[in-house]
Amino acid sequence: MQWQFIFIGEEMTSVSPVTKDVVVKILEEIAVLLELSGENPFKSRAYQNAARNLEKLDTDFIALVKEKRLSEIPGIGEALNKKIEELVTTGKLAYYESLKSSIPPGHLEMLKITGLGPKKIHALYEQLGIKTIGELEYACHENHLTELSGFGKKTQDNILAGIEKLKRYKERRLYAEVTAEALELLAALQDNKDVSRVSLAGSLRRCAETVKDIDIVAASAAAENLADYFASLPQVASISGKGLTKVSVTLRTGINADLRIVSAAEFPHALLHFTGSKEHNTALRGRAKDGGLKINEYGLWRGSENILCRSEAEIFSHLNLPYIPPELRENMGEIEAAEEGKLPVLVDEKDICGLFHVHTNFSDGAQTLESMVGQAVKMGLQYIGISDHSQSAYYAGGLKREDIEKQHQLIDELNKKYAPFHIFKGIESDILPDGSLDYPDDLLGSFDFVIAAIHSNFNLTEEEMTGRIRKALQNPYTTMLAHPTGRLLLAREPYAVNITEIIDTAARHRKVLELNANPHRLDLDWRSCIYARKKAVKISINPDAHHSAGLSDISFGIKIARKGWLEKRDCLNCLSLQDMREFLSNKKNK
Ligand code: DGT
Ligand code: CA
Repeated sequence: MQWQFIFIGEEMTSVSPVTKDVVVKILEEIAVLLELSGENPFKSRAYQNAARNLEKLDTDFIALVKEKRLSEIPGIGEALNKKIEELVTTGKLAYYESLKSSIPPGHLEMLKITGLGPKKIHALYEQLGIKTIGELEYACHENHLTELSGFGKKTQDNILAGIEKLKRYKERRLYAEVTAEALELLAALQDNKDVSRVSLAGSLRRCAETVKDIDIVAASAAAENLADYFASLPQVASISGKGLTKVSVTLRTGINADLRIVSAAEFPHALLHFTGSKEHNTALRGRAKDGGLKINEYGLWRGSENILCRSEAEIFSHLNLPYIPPELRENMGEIEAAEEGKLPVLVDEKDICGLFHVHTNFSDGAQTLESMVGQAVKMGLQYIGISDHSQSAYYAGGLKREDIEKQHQLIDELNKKYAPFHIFKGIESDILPDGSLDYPDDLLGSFDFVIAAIHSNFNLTEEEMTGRIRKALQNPYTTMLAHPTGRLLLAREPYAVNITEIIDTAARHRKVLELNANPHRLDLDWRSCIYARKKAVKISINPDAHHSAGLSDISFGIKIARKGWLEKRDCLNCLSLQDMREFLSNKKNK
């Protein structure tokens, strides 16, 4: 389990308004802080119990506080009562603040290590004096944990693996988290009169699912002015380097950004170089060399002759290649494909005709079915596929038979109201531990489409998990498989699954695989999309939207689809409404 704190690690000035959820969260955090400080476990448990009871409360919490009736809640005695009152009336809690400041900051950070809880962190402090992650890593390497009571070789290995993962995650950000800010910087540079050309570069331009930093290349004849301008943009928090060719800054959001300043003549060469990837650059340089050319970030040469190029396309053409889109520049066969004239014509936003995997407030979606439909209509789409959770997903308000009947009736009515726009009836059916779907056949047969999904029992062996999903794909009612690896980017590793075998099975049974467009998932991974395309498996780019704004996550999915070499014909939801009706009814009648 990984601890998620809302306030720990942050300066808590005051919270306004203090809702029940905020109080619950702070009580939970106090319980953890008490464990970290090695207090009597009863004390910590008292806070946990109070938090749990408060969470279950279904009367008006704020009214209870105002009427001084908090002690009616089981587990909330006089002392806790006072603390909650203080928190609700002032937005702060002195006890919580002082407890927090008594804990070494490194201990709070250690809570982010998977598999390491507060009790163990305190034990490590008591017995080995460990205060920081660095010290903990060193102690693991020196084998110091194997001897401690309650630890052992296996725990030590797990902690080391957890530290590795944390380090890897810490260095990177989600594409979606960085892109808006990068575009702001880009716009500010475009507005500057000293800039003649400017572009994003690096992993962001290549549309990688996670990025380390923002790379920008700008052409300017007034490098000094431009460096000053960039370093003084309001988004910049600190400057780590500033010269005439490169400015490195950290933005207020904590993201680093590098601006390279080059001459107009160098611009395409610098852009190609700093877009990368490094592997693509190396392969390109090798190809240039074979053709008697030399290529680097400054230019292109035949012997001592400098060949003028005004764009990246011109550089590629001197290498006898067509333009290779940045998304593909990963040395995954794009140079060979370009050489053979077999580069894919990448799918584009305008090719998308409809969206599947949309939740409503029938299960855990935030909005009504009609408002999701309204948004899809506004987006100019031809259809939407509603798929709420199935009955086993009790935590997400999974649909019972009566709910499904009610939803289908509503869909029939809305289909009349919104024609020619069409709503397909679907479900996101849990794949049960034995690989079966979550409803009897008669009910499964009432849907236009079924998305099969793993939401539980993640810890199976690779063989078991692959077998479980294989069985779900063999089910005649399954249309597509949701988020095939279950990963959450920078938070949860994929479950153990042989994805090649899953793609092969999908190919054999003509099933569709989802490319989940939620920026935390982007799953199927783009590398696997390349393989799926080779096996002619159709991919559905799905928003997995839980509110109407979530429908626009589709744009992240399209970027990853492009990165995975997908063309319009590879993507299920590029089918027109008419073709989609045919596709789904053919599937159903089989
Ligand atoms: P990131 O930042 O880890 O998300 O990924 P990138 O690709 O943006 O990497 P970054 O920022 O270190 O470098 C930007 C580009 O600069 C990279 O994609 C290719 C180029 N580059 C950097 N270092 C090298 C290198 O050692 N050799 C070559 N050929 N190119 C490099
Ligand atoms: Ca970068």
